Amino acid sequence: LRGGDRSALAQAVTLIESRKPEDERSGRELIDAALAFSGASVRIGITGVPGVGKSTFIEAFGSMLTGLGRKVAVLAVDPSSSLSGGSVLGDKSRMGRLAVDPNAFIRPSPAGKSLGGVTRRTRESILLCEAAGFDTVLVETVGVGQSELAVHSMTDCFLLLMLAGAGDELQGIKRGIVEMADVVAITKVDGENVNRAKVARQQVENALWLYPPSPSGWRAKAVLCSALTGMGIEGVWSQVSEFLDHERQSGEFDRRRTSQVNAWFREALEARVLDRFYAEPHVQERLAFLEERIRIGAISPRSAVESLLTG
Ligand SMILES: Nc1nc2c(ncn2[C@@H]2O[C@H](COP(=O)(O)OP(=O)(O)OP(=O)(O)O)[C@@H](O)[C@H]2O)c(=O)[nH]1
Ligand SMILES: [Mg+2]
Repeated sequence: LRGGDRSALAQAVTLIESRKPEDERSGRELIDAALAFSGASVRIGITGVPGVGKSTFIEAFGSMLTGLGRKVAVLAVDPSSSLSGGSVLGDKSRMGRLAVDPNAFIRPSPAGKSLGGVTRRTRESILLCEAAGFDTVLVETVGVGQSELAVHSMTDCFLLLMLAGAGDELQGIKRGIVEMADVVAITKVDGENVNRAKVARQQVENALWLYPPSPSGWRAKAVLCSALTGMGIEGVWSQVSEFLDHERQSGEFDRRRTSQVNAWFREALEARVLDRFYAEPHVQERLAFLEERIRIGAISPRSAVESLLTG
């Protein structure tokens, strides 16, 4: 893994994604061993409504970055992929160039029943990619509305993709997501959309001004690009780099990482405590009984909780 061998990296990710009990310990030990060699990459979250062009953008952006000599890993958080069993990012067709690039590593979202499980595995995959020498990690959000917060909680820069031709409101993107954006890229600025792009940028920037600046005093700007023609793709990188420099200088970069790793710890702790609690035989027995009592109106949910916890 430390030699940067991509098949070793793929195997390592498979190990930490495994849900076999016998892999749990070695997966954990691997992460502990990788920890000392992790942290040196820039972690960029990429979000936007379905169909906005995330995968195509990552293909262009990632290829541009490997052209600059960087090593690029592409991961995804797709909490819905447990339904289909696979992941949308499986469409490596959208990333044909990157998929065969020796300086790139593409991994679809881990499948998982809960967003928490998917999030944990992606966070660990980031560490493994870094230990394997990848200096740029792109994490795509897939699915609608759930994964953005998770991806924001594991990246240094949150990049929101928007469309040039989609009219004047914020294209159905939730307020909270626009607020989280560190950089906004208006994509598909080609063909017919070129004329609309300047207006779109103005509208997006006006909307961004409604939000307070970030704790470090950064204000997200909108840049124009097209993954199809390559126009502006380097400009997006300049904007991301400018943001990261600003964050490093203000100390916010380290603060964000620290709060992320703390949040990870708390989430992992809470997940384990819950698992343990539900695994208790007396809890399993009493749960069905109490649910039935609640159903017939014999006991309130609040009293049922009290009854379960005290006895
Ligand atoms: N004209 C133009 N079309 C684009 C551009 N980028 C992507 N597209 C097209 O937009 C469609 C969606 O692109 P994807 O990259 O799959 O979008 P996505 O956001 O990853 O989609 P989901 O993963 O399904 O959410 C495809 O038909 C692309 O060919 C662009 O810069 N210009
Ligand atoms: Mg996609």
